[in-house]
Parts: sequence; structure tokens; C-alpha cells
Amino acid sequence: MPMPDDTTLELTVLLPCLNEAATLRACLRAARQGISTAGVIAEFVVADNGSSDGSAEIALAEGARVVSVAARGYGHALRAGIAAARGRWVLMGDADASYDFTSVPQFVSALRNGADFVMGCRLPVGGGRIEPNAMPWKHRWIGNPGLTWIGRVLYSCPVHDFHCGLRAFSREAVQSLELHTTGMEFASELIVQAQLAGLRFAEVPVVLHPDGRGRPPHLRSWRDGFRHLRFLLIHRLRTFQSRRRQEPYSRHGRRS
Ligand SMILES: Nc1nc2c(ncn2[C@@H]2O[C@H](COP(=O)(O)OP(=O)(O)OP(=O)(O)O)[C@@H](O)[C@H]2O)c(=O)[nH]1
Ligand SMILES: [Mg+2]
Repeated sequence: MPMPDDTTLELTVLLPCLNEAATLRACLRAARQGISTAGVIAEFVVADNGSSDGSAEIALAEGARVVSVAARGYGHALRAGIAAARGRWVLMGDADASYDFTSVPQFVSALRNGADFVMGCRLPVGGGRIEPNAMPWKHRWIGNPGLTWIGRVLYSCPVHDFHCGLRAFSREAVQSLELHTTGMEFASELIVQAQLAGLRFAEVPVVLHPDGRGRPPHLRSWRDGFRHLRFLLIHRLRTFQSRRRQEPYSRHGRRS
């Protein structure tokens, strides 16, 4: 596939990947279809943590660029992928066939309409849908709503589905954010930092399918849920403290 140059490249489709040989090809092909419907010039980047099942070879055969990331973790992989992206916009999504990459056009259209950050929403509130057996009940009814509520309250985020992995954003805007987390809590950090930086959000409906890989996910519910919660609370505390340090004192010696 001829490589588009950086001036014409509109979109980077970025997939974090750890041993997804069973589903990666289908994701890349669906994305290619979405790209052609959207009429965008795009590249594919697979951020890989040394998969041992041939995922990287599949990515290369499908015309993707493979960014090899030594340090393990969803956050490590995505941060390296975002740093290596060359498109004006980046669309990221899991490589386990749980998301429908043919929905590229909806994301591109929201970006073209001026959004900096477009979140997929799998919930009916945002027009989305979760297919039977696509999400464990404790994520559907406890983890995701609970953590989303905390994120919305603490950060005034307009997002309804904090853990949706299908998202698109302005590369420049996101590259200018301070992103440090290494694991699954990166999903929360990305939204929170985008909100704190004043990026314009939009939401588009997406459908979540049961993943196609036939083995357990990398996500570990309690450990990763706790990491999301810890990030949301500690980061809010830190931003309050640094704001208090910066605020000028009033004439009466109190903070104004
Ligand atoms: N490179 C890399 N990719 C990862 C790592 N952990 C997860 N991923 C990828 O990130 C995506 C999401 O991981 P999943 O295990 O499906 O986690 P999840 O979708 O949040 O959880 P489920 O909803 O339970 O499937 C997949 O494409 C994984 O291959 C990692 O340590 N390194
Ligand atoms: Mg998944």
C-alpha cells in the first residue's frame, strides 16, 4: 500500500494489541471499509507489546505500521501509538472485534463538525447498544455506571460511557495533554485530561459485540476497576491542591 505523506494524512486508526491474532485482521478490514465509506486518507498503527501469536505479522500483511512497545500495558501501548500517529485525527479501538470499525464515518463526521474528542457510547442514553453476552453484568450495572458517575461528578465530563474503547480525537490536541498512566486506567485519564484541557466533546452511538477471540480478556475487573477509581480520586485531589497553591490570597489573608 503506498504511504500517504503527512500533509494529506487525515486519520490514524490505532489498535492496541496483545495477542489478538484471532480478530486483528477482521478489525483492520472493517476499518478499511469504514475509511473508504468516510472518504478519508488514513493509515493503520498497531501498538503491540511483543505479541507471541503472530499478531504483528498479520498487522504488517494488512498494511499497518507496527509500533513495538517494550513496556506492557494498555496505557503504555496507546501512549506510544498516539506519539507515533501521523494523521490529523486518531481513531482508537480494541483489536478483539468487540467494536464495529465500519463506524469510522460517524466519528469522522463529528470531528469534521468541530469536535476535538469523540466518544463512542454503548449505552441507550447515547443511542448505543450492548449485545447479549458482550459485557459482564458487573461491568454493565456496577463498574461502568459507577465509575462514569464519579468521573462526571468530579470532572463535569459530558461523557456517558467512560470505558468505551472506541474513540477519536484531534492528534495535536491529545499529544499536548499530560498522559502518564500505564494500564487500563488510561481510558479514564484520556477523558479527564481532555476535559480539563477544555477540549470539545461529542458522542456517537456504537454497538458492543461479544469479542471474537474465545479466551479471557486482558482486563481484570477488580484490579482494573480499582485502578480507574484510584486515578479519578487522586487526580482530582492533586488538581485541587495545585489550584489552591496557585490561587492568590485575599486582603484578609484568606484565599479568594
Ligand atoms: N499492546 C497491548 N495491548 C493491550 C494490553 N492489554 C490490553 N490490550 C489491548 O487493548 C484492547 C482491550 O483489551 P481487552 O482485554 O479487550 O479489555 P477490555 O475490552 O477493556 O475488557 P473486556 O470488555 O472485558 O474485553 C485489546 O485490543 C487488547 O489487545 C497490553 O498490555 N498491551
Ligand atoms: Mg475487549
